[in-house]
Amino acid sequence: MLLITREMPPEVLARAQAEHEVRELRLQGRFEPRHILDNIAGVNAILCIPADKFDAALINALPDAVKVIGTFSVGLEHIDLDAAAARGIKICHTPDVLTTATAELSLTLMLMAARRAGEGERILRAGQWPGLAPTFHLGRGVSGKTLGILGMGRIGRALAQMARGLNMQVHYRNRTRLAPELEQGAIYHEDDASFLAALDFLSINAPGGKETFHWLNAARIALLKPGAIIVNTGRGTTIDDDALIAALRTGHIAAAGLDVFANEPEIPPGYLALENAVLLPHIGSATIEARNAMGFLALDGIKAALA
Ligand code: 8YV
Repeated sequence: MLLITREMPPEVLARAQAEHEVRELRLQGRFEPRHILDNIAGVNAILCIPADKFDAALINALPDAVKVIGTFSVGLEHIDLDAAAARGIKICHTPDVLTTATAELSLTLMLMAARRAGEGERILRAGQWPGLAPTFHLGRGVSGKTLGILGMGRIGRALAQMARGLNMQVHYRNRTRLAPELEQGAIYHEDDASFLAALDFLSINAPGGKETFHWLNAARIALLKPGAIIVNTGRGTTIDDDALIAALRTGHIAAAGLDVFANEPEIPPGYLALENAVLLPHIGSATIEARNAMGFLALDGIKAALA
């Protein structure tokens, strides 16, 4: 039996039901281990999402019958991979198929933040638009500017390609330098200081986890040019929110566009009070195309693991 923690796109659910006996939990909001453990009888495969934390304690409490955990995500931070390996539980995830959707959302956030789009819409909807004027609601241009990408994996590279269409110069930080055919002219930096000092825009496209925890802290924010814009579609844990909120308040960071937060669905209240913060509810992969493809890929992985 396949235990599915959240509501799936209809076509994904239909395929899951054609291939497995399915137990749907349709959980909403905060995840608790008991959601799994109370419903685990007869289950040999689980389909979860990043909000469902499979830490070592939960993995160790799973019955032996559980052979695979598929996650409806490219990110794997919510699963203790070592604990799963020790139990012989296979893990599968959904890379590639959400690359374009997530890169598109990084670009959306860059444009929204630079052109103050959310703030403009709020003014209009509140009936507070004074009318057209040459000085009204000036933002910053994106074309021709310098974009720094933290994490030049599949999504970072797809964003770089889109940014080249806007005539942006792309710089990047990554664990390792890419081969020239993947770099496509993007400029690699070996250190954070030279990287950050070069940028008009910083896009975080790196995975979460310990390696990137609070990477964007007060010290690194200080290395960015005054007026820089930051967007994040990776993981909220990569940003020290107190430091970013402080920099958005002073204007050292002109604007930020955030789709991910450390403690979702909670949003640090400091952001909510800031007009120069564009805040989206973790919709990086939320296109019909990507979400169907993610579901199908996860089901492929689960089927292969059970075979
Ligand atoms: C989730 C994500 O998959 O893929 C990831 O790592 O963060 C998201 O796109 C999505 O929220 C649905 O589970």
